[in-house]
Amino acid sequence: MKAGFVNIFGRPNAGKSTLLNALMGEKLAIVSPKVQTTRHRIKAILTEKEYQIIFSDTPGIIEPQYKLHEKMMQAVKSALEDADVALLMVDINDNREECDQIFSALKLKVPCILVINKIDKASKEKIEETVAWFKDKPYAKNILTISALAGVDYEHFIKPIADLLPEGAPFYDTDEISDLPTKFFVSELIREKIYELAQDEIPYHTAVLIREFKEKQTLVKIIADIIVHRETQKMILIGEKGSMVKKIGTAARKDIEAFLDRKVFLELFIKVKPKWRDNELYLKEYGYGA
Ligand code: GDP
Ligand code: K
Ligand code: MG
Repeated sequence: MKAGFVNIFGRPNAGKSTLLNALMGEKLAIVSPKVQTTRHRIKAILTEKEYQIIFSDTPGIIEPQYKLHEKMMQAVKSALEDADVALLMVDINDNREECDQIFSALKLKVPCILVINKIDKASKEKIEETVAWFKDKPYAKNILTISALAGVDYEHFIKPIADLLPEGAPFYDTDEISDLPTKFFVSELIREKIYELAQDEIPYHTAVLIREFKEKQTLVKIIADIIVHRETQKMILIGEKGSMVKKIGTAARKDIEAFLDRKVFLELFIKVKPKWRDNELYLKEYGYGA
């Protein structure tokens, strides 16, 4: 069988997390129209008879501005090191020159596939022209055009990737879908709702910590802290008479119930930890790197 690691790289909002979810048919990676939603490397394991592909979603490639950013770029770096195949993803309507600069700078030595995404938002001419523009780049020997949002299929997407992988034994049990614990996905689903519902800078100042995760007979009881920088942010996230945190909780609970396939009781607390994004101890506590 073919087995190996396929890591997805690209600028923020190229659609990397959307692709991972489309491949898995399950929401493993949170998605939002805001940049820098993904902070971790998230592995998703796709096992079939003929192949086991371990896809990694990574944070978008950016210049670090604070310690959390540095941790995010370390996640990118680790994914560069163990890839058997790299998927270099561009949004068809993004700036090509900037994508080209980033991909060239990665200096990848493994087989690469340029993945041109969001073709549902481009004309046939634009698609052809984009393919032609990238064709001679050294990292674009293989080019696939997709709409991650519409979904990808075996013949056009997975097979060309699997063909580039080495023969070998599977790395993970066939029933595993990720190397990350359930608690991680639960905290991410809460974080996604904050990206969806809170304005401006607040999502970027937020971390989520699962304090309690108890499986009871009929439901799962989850208590989580939402961490922010400032008292004013806390007030906004609580909202008038608690309306905001209630909205976040209701939306998150629905997704968590779908993910766990269980009834969920979810309780959220908002806490202030000044400058947590630049504090090694807090970063570690909230799950951002060693
Ligand atoms: P990431 O930052 O690269 O992980 O990008 P996301 O997966 O979070 O997606 C960023 C935004 O692009 C989200 O609003 C997605 O819904 C949207 N998006 C992703 N793929 C597609 C696509 O194929 N077509 C369209 N129209 N939108 C997409
Ligand atoms: K995003
Ligand atoms: Mg992402």
